[in-house]
Amino acid sequence: MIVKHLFDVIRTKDDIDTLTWNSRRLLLKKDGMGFSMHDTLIKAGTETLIWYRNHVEAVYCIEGEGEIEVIGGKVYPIEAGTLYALDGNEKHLLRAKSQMRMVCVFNPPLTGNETHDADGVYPLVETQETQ
Ligand code: 9YT
Repeated sequence: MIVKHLFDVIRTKDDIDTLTWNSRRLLLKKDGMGFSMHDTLIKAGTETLIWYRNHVEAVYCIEGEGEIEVIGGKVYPIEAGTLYALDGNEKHLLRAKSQMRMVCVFNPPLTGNETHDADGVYPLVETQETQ
């Protein structure tokens, strides 16, 4: 059985901070659950282009407001209580109006270093808008 707290992850190697998001990786492949689970902050005023080519991801917003635009498709508002599930490897733009806190689940699980070696996770462009 695995029991941990967010505070056990913050400021460790499983706490990945980028210009537009900060992913606190609570469960990873090494934990053997068959999925990974992250507590992720999407920074206020940012837009991130993301394409997970080899993973499905479910994202549940628990704080904040923003939107997701599927490239070539619709724009959906996001608020606390909104879930979106990328079951078709959709390339998308994620925009945070205010800081959004998201619970993210990936299958197959992330190993933890994808942000650096692009092994299956493709945040193709990251930009920070002025606030
Ligand atoms: C919601 C989302 O896709 N954010 C990008 C970071 C990613 N979910 C992660 O590694 O936690």
